[in-house]
Amino acid sequence: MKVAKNPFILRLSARMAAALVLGSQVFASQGLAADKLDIDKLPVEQGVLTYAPEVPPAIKRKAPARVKISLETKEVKKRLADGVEYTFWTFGGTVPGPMIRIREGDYVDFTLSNHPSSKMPHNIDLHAVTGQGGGAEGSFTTPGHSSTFSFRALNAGLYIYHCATAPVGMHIANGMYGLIYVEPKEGLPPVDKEFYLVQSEFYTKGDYGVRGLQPFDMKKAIKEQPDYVVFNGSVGALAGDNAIKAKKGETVRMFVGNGGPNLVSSFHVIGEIFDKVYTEGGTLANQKNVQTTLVPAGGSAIVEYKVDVPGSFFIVDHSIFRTFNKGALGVLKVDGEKDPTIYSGKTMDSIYLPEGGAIQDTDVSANEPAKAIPVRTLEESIAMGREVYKSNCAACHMPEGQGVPGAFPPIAKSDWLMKDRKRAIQTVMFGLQTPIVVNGQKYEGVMPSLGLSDDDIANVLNFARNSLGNAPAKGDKAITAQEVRGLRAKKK
Ligand code: HEC
Ligand SMILES: [Cu+2]
Repeated sequence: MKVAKNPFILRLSARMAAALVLGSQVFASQGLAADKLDIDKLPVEQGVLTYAPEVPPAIKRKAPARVKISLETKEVKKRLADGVEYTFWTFGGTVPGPMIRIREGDYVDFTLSNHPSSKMPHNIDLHAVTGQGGGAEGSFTTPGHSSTFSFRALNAGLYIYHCATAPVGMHIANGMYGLIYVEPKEGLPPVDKEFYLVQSEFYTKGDYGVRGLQPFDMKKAIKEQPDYVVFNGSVGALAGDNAIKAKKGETVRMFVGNGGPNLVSSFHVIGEIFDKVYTEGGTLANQKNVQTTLVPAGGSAIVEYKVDVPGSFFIVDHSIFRTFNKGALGVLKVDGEKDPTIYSGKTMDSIYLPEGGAIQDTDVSANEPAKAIPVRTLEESIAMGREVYKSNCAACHMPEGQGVPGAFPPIAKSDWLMKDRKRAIQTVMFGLQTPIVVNGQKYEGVMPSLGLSDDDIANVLNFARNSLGNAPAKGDKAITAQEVRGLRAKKK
């Protein structure tokens, strides 16, 4: 932040300078640093904080204020994924911490209180602060104490805040980050919906999905090999019942942060294009029509787009294994009338017969009616089925069958799977795209037909029905390839 040398601006009062330079981003911030603020004359107000995915309301004030903000650090045990708990170190009891929204030029009195039950001292480094440690030095607080420091928001923009107490990496890895938006004096164009989301990683002793209370794993953190990559602090925090919602035709603004501690995010919304991106959280909407925007660790971005058609739009890190295997999946659900002039959906499904070529039918066993059907013991079938599951099903339903909330239903302890064997066979044989309810949760995805042989289908279902927490009822016999073939024939 440079101090303006322009004597013309120096001689003006704060408000006059602001008015004069309005619309010129360069001069707006220079003028700000140049004018001496009479702190005691500022109107005092309490800062509004919100929990993700909620965003504090836009600021209506046209002049700076003295804003009081209080945050509490707290160590809490909470859900990281289904069946997985973690002792998070937090701002405000949540990951991410609350979102703060102030106005460029505001003077902030910031109080950090460390709950008496904490085991660690904490502090806060707000990237919006110009000063030693971004406030870290002024806010170092032992359990059962409070610290106060003040700063002037010289620069507008979207900033990460995080704990910076040693070992810094560990405090961040345990969940200590959030966003502070310093709204430019001229404000932002109005939109219909604003959302707050922060991506981050967790490094646990047990691999992804291993149940129980998982301690932090320093070795994995140093190697930058997280087990979890998530939005808003846990797997599913933005999916299923927690999906964020908009209506067709609305404009959406996402304040996106990346707490890290290590990974850079390739932020993407599947089936949408960002009309505008404020790259790296700066104040210039410098990009239009962007598919994927990078969000650095300890950085941010603001993306805006209009939702033109209804659907479930997946919010992902396009380093895509993080999405389907580590939890980085959110959903924006858009309601409204379909518009086939923008997107038709699938209009036709027909058999494709390449000219002169062989028929490329994935319906393997249907083409080999003469092939003998193997007869297997249940043990043999389950063992083979485990391999079929690993290579054909685990990518969507997850290695332990736990599924992905809001996207892929669980195979583990699935009431849907166990209720009707015929239906289960048909699902694996032909795929499925009707809405279903599994263990009380609704799914409206598309399971493709995978072109498995009758033998593979019988095996994978015997595996699924006899493991992953499932057990067939007494008298519910093993599924045979013969039975599968019978159902296939019937459908024809
Ligand atoms: C590309 C992703 C994908 C793959 C691969 C996949 N499924 Fe599915 N599966 C789904 C989706 C999505 C649904 C829900 C479909 C719906 O809502 O109609 C589903 C539903 C199911 C269901 C019914 C619901 C439940 O959880 O009990 C079963 C059983 C099932 N799949 C088994 C399998 C098996 C076995 C395999 C491997 C041979 C497999 N799936 C491979 C995506 C997939
Ligand atoms: Cu800390």
